Amino acid sequence: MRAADLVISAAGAAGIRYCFANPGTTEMPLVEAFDRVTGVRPVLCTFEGVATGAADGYARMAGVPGLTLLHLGPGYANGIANLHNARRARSPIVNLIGEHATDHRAFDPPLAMPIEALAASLPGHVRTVMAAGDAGGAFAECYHEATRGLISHLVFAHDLQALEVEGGVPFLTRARPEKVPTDLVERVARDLRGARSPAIILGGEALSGEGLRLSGQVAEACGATLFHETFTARMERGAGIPSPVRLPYFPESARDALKGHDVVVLVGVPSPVGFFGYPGDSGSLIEEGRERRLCRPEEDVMEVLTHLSEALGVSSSSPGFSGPDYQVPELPVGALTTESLGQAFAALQPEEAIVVDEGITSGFFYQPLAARVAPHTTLTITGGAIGCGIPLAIGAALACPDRPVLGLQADGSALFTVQGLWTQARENLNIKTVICSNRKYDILKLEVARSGNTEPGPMTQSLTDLCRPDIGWVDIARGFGIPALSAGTSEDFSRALQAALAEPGPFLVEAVLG
Ligand SMILES: Cc1ncc(C[n+]2csc(CCOP(=O)(O)OP(=O)(O)O)c2C)c(N)n1
Ligand SMILES: [Mg+2]
Repeated sequence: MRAADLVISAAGAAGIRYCFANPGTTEMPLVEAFDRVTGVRPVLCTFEGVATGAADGYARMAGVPGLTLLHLGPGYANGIANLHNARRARSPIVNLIGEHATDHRAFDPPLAMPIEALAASLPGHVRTVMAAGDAGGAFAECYHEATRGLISHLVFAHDLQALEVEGGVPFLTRARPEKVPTDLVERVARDLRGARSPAIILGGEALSGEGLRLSGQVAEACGATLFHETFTARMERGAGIPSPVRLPYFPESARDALKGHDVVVLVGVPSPVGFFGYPGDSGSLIEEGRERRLCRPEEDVMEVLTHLSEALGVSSSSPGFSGPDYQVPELPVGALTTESLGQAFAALQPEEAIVVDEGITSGFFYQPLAARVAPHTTLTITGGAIGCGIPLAIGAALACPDRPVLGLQADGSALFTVQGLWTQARENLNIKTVICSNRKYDILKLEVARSGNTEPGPMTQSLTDLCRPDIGWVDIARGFGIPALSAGTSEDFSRALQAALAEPGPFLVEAVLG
């Protein structure tokens, strides 16, 4: 078979069902491979940031790597911001990147860029296919590296893709998480037991259903307060599920939340740092001498939690945290504000929903309410590169076709990858996008105020407003083939979201915030 066919067959053998793609001439044999082999279906994304964000959403929900097909350096470069978010989420991703034909590169053709140098800017793995016969092994290597939670890149020249190769699909192996020494777990268990007011910060796998159950038992056994990292790749939430406190976004608030705890244990998270540095303010959030790094995200979080619970004398019948009670908020009335929007969204979200929260400032009120509604999964913006929400929803909906996907989507962030709505329509995905239309970059206005600037000048205002003209969200959605409604009051919003949820396919609701 052709080398390109072998690579796509290998992806299928790895359990990867979709490839988020925007191809060009140098990827034509790979494009044709989707017709020649079965198992992997290409999904056209009309901007590479949509493809990479969708691959991230797919990886977070499917448990197999997200796969992209990108055109040379420029196509890959367009996708980097959402690959950065995927890296921070520790999502396994394999990027197939076409390269010019081997003997053509010397001419420095217009689209040539140093792909490997670009790819090296993301800590991950880069492998260039040097001979067609190496293609299968190169894919297996990229797949293995991706399963370590890395972004891997397979750079594959046009001419090599089309060559016939011998042999079948390569042997594929998944990486195993690194082990944590038992004596470290025991030492941390002793510290937790001896602490006056211990805290545990959870991330990664610790926020899965089983991770939270074990963490709840551990917390109950040693009296610890549970926190979770501010921006989670994936977290199970809802009534009955232990609900850790979200580590606040602003560093002074995070420091305040942690300062009463004499021992702070990290499970599946790196040491927390402020999102930004401010003059005279240290980036570190935990007071010196209090941090205990039990387990990094790439280590075996579930094994560590099991050991830790054993070391603390938890038995399988120990009660543990039962999580908050079921309490669905009342449907709000009156003006539509971020508060009433969060209330209505939490009240109406269906059971087993996947909520993609790129609400930025409009998500603040929703998050605590969602801890008490029906069980669901939340995905957030892990790397702070805005424009991940619409694409993440695409990947999540394809990974979990039986679950409704809801986007709590800030307007400014939505504009980065708005053409993803077209892919949602084309694939007829069960995604309801709520645009939090405050017509501004509200978080940046907040930052201006925090810096002490109480009277921002017209230039500062023009760089933080999204009005003049207002954006016509209903027209945009309809233009991409998605039905849409606009709502300006709480009652209108609830009605619009109910109408959206009654439809099987994609829908957009513009929440016009006062
Ligand atoms: C790729 C990228 N570009 C720019 C920024 C800087 N930035 C952070 S938040 C923001 C605006 C957010 O506005 P919106 O999405 O409307 O949310 P709101 O603040 O209004 O809630 C910008 C431009 C960023 N984080 N990432
Ligand atoms: Mg906004």
